[in-house]
Amino acid sequence: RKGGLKAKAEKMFGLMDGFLKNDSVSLQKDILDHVEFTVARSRFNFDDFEAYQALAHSVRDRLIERWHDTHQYFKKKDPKRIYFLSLEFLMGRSLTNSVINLGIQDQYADALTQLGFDFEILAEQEGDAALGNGGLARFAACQMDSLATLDYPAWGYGLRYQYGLFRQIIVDGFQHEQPDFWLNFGNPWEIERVHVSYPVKFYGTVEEEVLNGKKCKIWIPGESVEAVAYDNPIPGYGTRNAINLRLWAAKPSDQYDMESYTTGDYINAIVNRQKAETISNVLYPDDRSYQGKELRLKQQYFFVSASLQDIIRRFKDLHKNFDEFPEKIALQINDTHPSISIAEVMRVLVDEEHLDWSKAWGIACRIFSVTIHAVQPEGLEKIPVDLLGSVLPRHLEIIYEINFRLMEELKKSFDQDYDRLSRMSIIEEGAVKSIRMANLSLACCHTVNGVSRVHLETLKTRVFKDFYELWPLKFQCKTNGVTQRRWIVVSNPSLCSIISKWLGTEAWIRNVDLIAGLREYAKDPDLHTEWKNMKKVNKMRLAEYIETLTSVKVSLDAMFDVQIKRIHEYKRQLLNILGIIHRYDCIKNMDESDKRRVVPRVCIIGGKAAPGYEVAKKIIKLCHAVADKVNSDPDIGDLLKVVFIPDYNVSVAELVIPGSDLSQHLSTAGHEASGTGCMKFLMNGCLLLATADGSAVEIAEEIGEPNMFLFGAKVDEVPALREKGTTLKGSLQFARVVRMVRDGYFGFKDYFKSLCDTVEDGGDFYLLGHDFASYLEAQAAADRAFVDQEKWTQMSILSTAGSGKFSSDRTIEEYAEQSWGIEPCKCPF
Ligand code: TH1
Repeated sequence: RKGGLKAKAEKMFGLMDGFLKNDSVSLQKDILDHVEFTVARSRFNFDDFEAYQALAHSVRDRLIERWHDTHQYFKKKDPKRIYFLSLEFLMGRSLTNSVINLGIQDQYADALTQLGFDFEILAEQEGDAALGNGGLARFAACQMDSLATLDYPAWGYGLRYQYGLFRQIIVDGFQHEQPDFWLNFGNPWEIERVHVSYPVKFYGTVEEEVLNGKKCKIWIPGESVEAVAYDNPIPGYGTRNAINLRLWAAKPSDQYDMESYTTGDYINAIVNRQKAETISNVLYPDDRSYQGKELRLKQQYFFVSASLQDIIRRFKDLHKNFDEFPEKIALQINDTHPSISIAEVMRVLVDEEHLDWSKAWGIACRIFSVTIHAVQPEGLEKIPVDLLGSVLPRHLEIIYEINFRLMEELKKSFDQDYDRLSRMSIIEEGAVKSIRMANLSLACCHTVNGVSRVHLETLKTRVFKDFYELWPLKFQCKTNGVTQRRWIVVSNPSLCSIISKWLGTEAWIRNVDLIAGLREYAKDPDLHTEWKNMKKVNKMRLAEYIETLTSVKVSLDAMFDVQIKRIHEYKRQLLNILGIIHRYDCIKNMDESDKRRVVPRVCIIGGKAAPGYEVAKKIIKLCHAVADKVNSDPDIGDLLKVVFIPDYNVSVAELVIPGSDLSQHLSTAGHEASGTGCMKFLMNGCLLLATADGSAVEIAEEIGEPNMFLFGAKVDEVPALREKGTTLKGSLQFARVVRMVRDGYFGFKDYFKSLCDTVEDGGDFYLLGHDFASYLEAQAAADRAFVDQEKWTQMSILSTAGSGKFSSDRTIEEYAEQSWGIEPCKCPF
């Protein structure tokens, strides 16, 4: 019967004459059909949001078409695949990105005009998919775009949180968090796959069994939760390939609670079933701090177990022998969050597939590679042994076995060096005995990637020094990148046209190295005119946005100076605010003739603080307190405005970045693993004011140091400076501005006291006091450069021209070649 159906489908497909049509009339018809049958509104009466939904569904149809073809083709060719495991993906909006990557943006714009709608206005209706915290998650999203565009046979796997990253609202200058129930109005970009689901087990006990005369362990789990797949097609640009991001949602399982029904406790049985869903309910809103929470561990294992069942099923469809596993599969773990997958692969191979331990371990070591994003040893994930033993008893045993063998091997090299052995052990002894997830990853993965050169150096010389000495070849640098499709083509269309016009080709959108061709025209007056116009239009958009949100009117002649990223002490937003206070103080004390020489500034800050992070929340409040004072001071006028943009997210970034003149990246040297925001600003021709940290060091190499404003202590100087303890006396100016906050010049004297304490003598861990003078010098240099608009524009062009290296396409090529051993697999239609 099945064969008959297939034949029928083939005949039908022939009749349908291939693909969906993309001419304007067909698109209009499709959109209206979706208004009527998907959104279920009358085609004579629907609003902008409903129009967006219908439009999105018509785009989705086209995505699905390519995505089917791509998977059909992958299946036929059976190439080695890369599976990218990440607990976070920060996708943002999908509409504009999809139509651009599908190459049908003009047709859609035209179709909508005919229907009396504006594409851009409808695009604004879409909410962000914010299933991640910050850099790590957005980087995962950029990597998906590059994997699709470069035709790699790739899958992304993650969690479909019901609540994404919290919404930030500001009340009286204080941050409040509200839930982000992003699925409220449905999500047209996902496809629910009720038939693709797997049971994921937790708790229970481990028992011994004899099988074919051999003793083996079996796990008798105590709880089962169903993982249901939601597929999100990711279209490549300039290719028909569309890959899959498969996110898992937790649903109650039918397997274990039959008993409660038979005992008659029907209502409670239903309520208990519902509890299963909590696993995929909410994204943890902290980056870089681990609390050893049970739910977090369950989230990790839940998505890892479902993904591996899916991957192994796909493998077994075509292959019988696990010897072929490493030839067909590469698994990438994004930070240590999915590293429980190492123990899970061992469990499946040993307990379920009955492979020898050493054979299974050999396979695991050939398939896994990891990227570490953290910098500090304290930032590495640790799971209490008791917790792991209760939630995943068999995995704990497996990790002990891995560790036992690791220790045996280490003894061969390091013999009696017990300190070293205990540092390298996967098990950390101490008040709370814990599993070091990073050490587990290091023991198994064949490559350990750092995200910038400076970062890799830190990993090699500090964080994982012992492992580096043992396995130097495992350690590799894969400097992060961002996708020029989203960060230029989607978010800055005017810049996109200028680049294509001057290069005489759009090829840079797939091959960004070509962008260096702009260097040749860096002094061309015609390009300068176009460039300045582009910037002006983008600034206008940003100014309108600022006025709508904050009622602050800003002058377009001012320098738009921006710092947007998560709020963290090490990112030093406080340094920025103290710098603003200094500027304010200077202007206040100037006479009129001096004032005329001041370069007007709009200082824009945006970012979320983790809900439990008190210092970060105080920084947000201080920002507002300073803004209130400065913006209402008649002595200041347009010379200085301070703006906090609430609820910073991907779509806000798309608006803010193209409209910025200067961007700030102020992390204390050695603390930002890479930083990717700076790359987006660079692509958009915004000048960078930065410390020599993370990727900024490599940016300076690409564009030349004179084209950016570098300042502050260098990575190697930081430890000695800390040792020495800087003093406020080191900088009178610093002492003065801190004093102003302390004395209540901006109000909230008591509230800000503890914030001031963090940068006071001795306590200034992030060296704000030390770097302040050099920061002010860099700011003054930026002012001088801005006065000479020709020079500024030239620096701006050179920034964009030098941004080629920071495309995630380059990063992905490096991963493909050096870590994964995969080849492109391009769908031929
Ligand atoms: C960030 C790093 O801080 C940043 O420097 C880097 O550019 C980015 O990752 C991408 O590589 C990190 N984000 C997280 C998030 C969590 C835990 C650790 C890090 S490090 C949850």
